[in-house]
Amino acid sequence: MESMGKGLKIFSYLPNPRVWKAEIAAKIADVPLEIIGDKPSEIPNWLWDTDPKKLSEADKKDLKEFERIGKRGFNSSLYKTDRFIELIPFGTVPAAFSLDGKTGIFESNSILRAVARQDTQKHLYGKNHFEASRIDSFLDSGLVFSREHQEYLFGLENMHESLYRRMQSAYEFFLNGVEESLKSTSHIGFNFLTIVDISFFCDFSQFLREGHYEEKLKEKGFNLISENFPEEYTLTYRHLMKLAKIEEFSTTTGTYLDWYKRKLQDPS
Ligand SMILES: N[C@@H](CCC(=O)N[C@@H](CS)C(=O)NCC(=O)O)C(=O)O
Repeated sequence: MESMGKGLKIFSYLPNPRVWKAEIAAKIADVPLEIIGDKPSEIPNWLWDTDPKKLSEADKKDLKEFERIGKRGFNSSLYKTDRFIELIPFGTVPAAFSLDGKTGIFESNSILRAVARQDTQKHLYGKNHFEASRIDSFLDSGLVFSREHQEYLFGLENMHESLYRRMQSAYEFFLNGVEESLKSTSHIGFNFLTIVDISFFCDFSQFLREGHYEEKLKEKGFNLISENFPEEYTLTYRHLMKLAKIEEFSTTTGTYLDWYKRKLQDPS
C-alpha cells in the first residue's frame, strides 16, 4: 500500500468527545495528530477547509460563496469551502484529512479507525481481519446509539414523549449488548483494549450529560434515562470507571466525568 506518512489532521469544535476518540487512540499508539479548532461558539467564524483558518468579518464578506447554513447542531452560517464538501460530503465535524490533504475522513468512529490502522503494536483494531470486523460490529452498534443520543441531547431543553421513548429503547438495547459482552471478556468484546472501548467511553460520557438537564426533564415529567445505570448495568459501569482511570483517557478528557462521579456520591 502507498505510504502517506504517519499522522492525521483533524478539524472540529473543541472540546469534542468525538475528537477524543482519535486523541486517546493516538496517544496509545503513538500516532501524531494535528488538531485544529475552537470553542463551539467560534466555529462559525472559521473557514471549514483542509487548511482551516479563523476568519475576520471582512474575510467572511469575501468568502460569501462558501456560506452555508448548518444542518445538524449548528443553525448559523458556516463557511465550508467546496474542497471541504468534496472531501467531507456530509459537511460534518470532526473532519479529518490525510497528511497530503487528499483524503477526507468523516464520522468520528472512522477517524478513530484511521488512527488505529496506523498502530503497529497495540492491536487497537484487533489482531486479524476477523477481529477487526468484530470491532466494526461493535462500532456500528455504537453509532446507532450515538445518533439517537445526539438527537436526544439536542432535544433536552424541550423533551417530548416520542424522542424520550426512542432514546430509552436505544439505550436499553445498546447497554444490554455491552453488558452481555462484559460477562465473558475483560473489555467490550475482547480480552484487551480496543477502539471499541475508546469509542464507547467517549460516546457514553457524552450521553451522560443528560444529567445536566435533570430538572428540565423532570419539569416535563421524565426521569434521567441513565438514572439507575450503575445498578442496572454493573459491569458496564465498572468498565467505564476503569477506563476513566487509564492515563491516555484521563489526560484527554480532563474533568469531563468528574461531575458524574460527584453526583453518584451524592445522589440527593
Ligand atoms: N456521527 C457523527 C456526528 C457528527 C456531527 O453530526 N457533527 C455536527 C455537529 S454535532 C456537525 O458537524 N454539523 C454541521 C452542520 O450543522 O452543518 C460523528 O460521530 O462524527
